[in-house]
Amino acid sequence: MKLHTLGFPRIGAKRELKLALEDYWQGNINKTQFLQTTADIRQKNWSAQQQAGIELLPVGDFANYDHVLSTSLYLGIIPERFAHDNSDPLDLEFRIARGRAPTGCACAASDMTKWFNTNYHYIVPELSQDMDIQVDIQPLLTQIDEARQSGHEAKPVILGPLSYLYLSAFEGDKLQLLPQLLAGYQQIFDKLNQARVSWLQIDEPILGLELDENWQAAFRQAYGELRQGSLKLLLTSYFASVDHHLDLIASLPLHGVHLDCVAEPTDIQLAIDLLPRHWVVSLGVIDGRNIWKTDLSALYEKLEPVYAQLNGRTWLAPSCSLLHCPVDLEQENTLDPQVKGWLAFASQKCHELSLLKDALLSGDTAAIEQYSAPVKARLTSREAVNKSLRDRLDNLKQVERSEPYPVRKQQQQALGLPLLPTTTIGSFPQTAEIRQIRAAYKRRESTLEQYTRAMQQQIQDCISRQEEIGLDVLVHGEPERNDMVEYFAEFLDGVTSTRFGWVQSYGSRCVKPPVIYGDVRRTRAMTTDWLSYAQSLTDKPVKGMLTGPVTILCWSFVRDDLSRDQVARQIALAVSDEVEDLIRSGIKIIQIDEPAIREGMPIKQSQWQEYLNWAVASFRLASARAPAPVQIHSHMCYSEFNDILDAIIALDADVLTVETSRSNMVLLDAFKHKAYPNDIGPGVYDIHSPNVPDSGWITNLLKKALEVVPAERLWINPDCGLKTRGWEETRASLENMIDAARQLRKELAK
Ligand code: THG
Ligand code: ZN
Repeated sequence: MKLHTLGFPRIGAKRELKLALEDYWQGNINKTQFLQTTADIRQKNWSAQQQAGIELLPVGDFANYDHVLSTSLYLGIIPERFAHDNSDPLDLEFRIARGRAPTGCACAASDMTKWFNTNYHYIVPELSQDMDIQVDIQPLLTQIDEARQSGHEAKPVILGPLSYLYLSAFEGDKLQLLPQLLAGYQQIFDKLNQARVSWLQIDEPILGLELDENWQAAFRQAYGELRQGSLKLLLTSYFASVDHHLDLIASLPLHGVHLDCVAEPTDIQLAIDLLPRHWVVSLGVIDGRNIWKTDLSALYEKLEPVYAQLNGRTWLAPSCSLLHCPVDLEQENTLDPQVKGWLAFASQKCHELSLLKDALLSGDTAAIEQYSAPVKARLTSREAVNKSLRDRLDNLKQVERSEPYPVRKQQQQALGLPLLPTTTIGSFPQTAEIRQIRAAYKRRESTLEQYTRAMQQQIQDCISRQEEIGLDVLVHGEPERNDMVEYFAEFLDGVTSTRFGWVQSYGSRCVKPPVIYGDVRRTRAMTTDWLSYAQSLTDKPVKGMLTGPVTILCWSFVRDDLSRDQVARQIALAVSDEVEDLIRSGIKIIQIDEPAIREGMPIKQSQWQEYLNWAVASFRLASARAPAPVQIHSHMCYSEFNDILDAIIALDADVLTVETSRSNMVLLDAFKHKAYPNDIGPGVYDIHSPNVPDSGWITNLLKKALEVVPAERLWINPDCGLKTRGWEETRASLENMIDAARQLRKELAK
C-alpha cells in the first residue's frame, strides 16, 4: 500500500507565493529571488507531506500562476497576440495571465474561469487550427531534480490531453485539434522517459462529466496512440464519481487509476470488478476540498474488505489535489478549541492517511478511534441543530416576491433613473489606508468609535468621488469588508472564521473561506449602519450590498451533515432579514450578489436541474420581502451562462449585472434566442486588468448589447467589483464609461 497526494497547496502556509508574486510584479524582488521563494515552497511542501507519511510526492502540482497555464507553456501554446513578445519566459507567463501590455502590444489577458465547481480559477488555453506546438518541460524536469536531490520519490503530475483540450477555448470542433495536441504530449512523455520517471500522474478530471460518444472515443484514441515507454500512468479524476465511465477507463492502457470516493458515492466494488487485475487502484478517501477531520474508524470499516481484495494494489490519497484546502491547522491559535478539534487542513489530511494505513496494516484501531472521537462529537453538538430556526423555516409564508417584474418596473419609476442608468458592482479600491484602518481595529489599536469615524470618512470619500464621476446609482464602496463572504460570516451563528486558512483563488489572490459548522442564524443587522450613513450623504440612490445564499454557501467550507440545499435555505433566511432591515432604514435598491451560482453546479449535467431548483428558490427567498418599489439587483461573474439561462431568468432580479467584457459580449448571443425579460447590465470593461478602456471601445460594446437588449432595460456598469484596482485607473475607466453612456443617450434621443 502506498500513500500519495494529487497535489499540495502552492500558496504556502504564510502565503509566501502571494507575497513573492506581488513583490516581483512591483519590482521589489528580482527573478532569482522570486524563483528561490518558489523552490523553498516546494521543498517545504514535500517535507511536510513526507513527514506526515506520504510516500510518493507530487511534482508539477506547483505553478507560478496556474497549472493549466503551466501546461500551455509546456506545450508552447501561446496566444497569437503574445507570439512576438520576446520577454523573459516568466514575464511572458504573467503577461498571458494578467494582460499587462508591453509597449506596442494591445495584449488582453487570456480568459480566466472557474476550475470545475471550485473557487479556483484557471487561465483558459487559447487554441487555434495552426497552433505551433513547441514542447519545453524544462521547468518540470528541474522540479523533478529538486525533489530527487532531497531524497524524495517524485511522481510528476500533468493535466491530461483530453481535459486540457476540453477546458480550452477554440472556435470550432475541439477534437479536430487532438492529433496536434497528442504529438505534443508524446514529446512530453518521451522527455519524462528520458528523465527515468516511473509513475506519471495524468489528470483527466473531465471523466467526472457525462462525456458524449465523441469524447469517449477520443479518450480511447489518445491513450491508445501515446507511446508510454517505461512510464507508468496513473490516471486521475476528481470532484465526481466515474462509475459511469468505468468501462471506458478499464479499456485504456494504464497502470493505475485514482478515484474520488468522497465527492459522490462511489462504487469501489464495481471498480475492483471492472478494472484490470494488475492495476493500482488509488482510493481518494479523504476529502481533499473540505476541512473536516475524517471519521477514520468509519472509513476503516469500509476499506478493510476492499484492501484485502486489492492486496498490494491499494494506494490511498485525498480525493483531489489539496490545492483547495488551507495548509496547516497548527497555525490556528485563536480558533475555539472545540471547533479546532473538528478540523483538518492539508498537512493534517496527510497525517490522516498515515493513521489509516497503520490501522489497515496492523489491524489495530485504537489510534484511529481516538482520533475520530471529535468527529462524532461535532455531529451531536449543541450547534448542529437550532430548534427555533428550524421551526421558523418550516413555517415560512413569504418565499418569493409578490408582484411580477412588469408591476415592479412600473413602481420603480419613482427612483427617477435616466435611460441607460450607470452603476458599479459594489466594491471600490481597497486602498492600503483602508486595510490599515481595519487591521488597526482588529488588533484593538483603535476604538469602535475611531474605527467607525474612519470608515465613515472612507464612505464619504467614495460617495463624493462617484458623484464627481457622474454615476447614477451609487454604492458605499465596502471599505469595512475584507471579503464579501467572510464579512457576513462574522455576523452569523453556526459559522466561524480562521486566521490563516487561505486558499488560492487565482494567481496571487487568496480567499479565507468561513467554516459553516452548525445551523446558520443571523444575530444582528449586518450592513444597515454603513448603508444608511452612505444614503444620508447623497440624493442619488445608494445600493445596499448583500451576498446571496448560494455564494455564501459555495465560498465557505460547509458542514457535511446537512444537505447543501438546507444550508442555503438557512442562509437565505438570514439574508432576507437583512433585506428587510435595509428597507426599513431607507435603502431603495438592494443588490444580492450571486457570483457563484454557475460554479456551484454539479459536475454531472443530469444533476443540474435539481441544484438549480434549490439555488433559485434560495435566491427568491432572500429577496422575498422586498416590496415592488424596491429594486433588487444581482450580479454574476463569468460568461458561461447559456446552459443556465432559464435559472437566471427564474431568479427574477429586477436588474442583473454580468461579466461579459473579456469575452466581447458573447454572453449576449444567448439572449438572441431567448430574451432576458428583466433589466440587464452586461459588464462593459474587464476589471481584472489594469488597462483603462477608452470610451469608443465601450460604446462599441454597448451597441452590440443594444442589438439584443432594448434600451429601456439596458444598464451600464463594469463587469465586476473594483476592490482589486487602484483609484487612478478606476476613475479614468469609469469616466470613460460615463462618457460612453452620455454619448449613447444622445444618439438614442435622436
Ligand atoms: N470572495 C471570495 N471568493 C471569490 C471572490 C471573492 N471568488 C471569485 C472571485 N471573487 C475571486 N476574486 C478575488 C478577488 C480578490 C481577492 C480574492 C479573490 C483578494 N484577496 C485578498 C488577497 O489575496 O490579497 C485577500 C482578501 C483580504 O484581504 O481579506 O483580493 O471576492 N470568497
Ligand atoms: Zn463579478
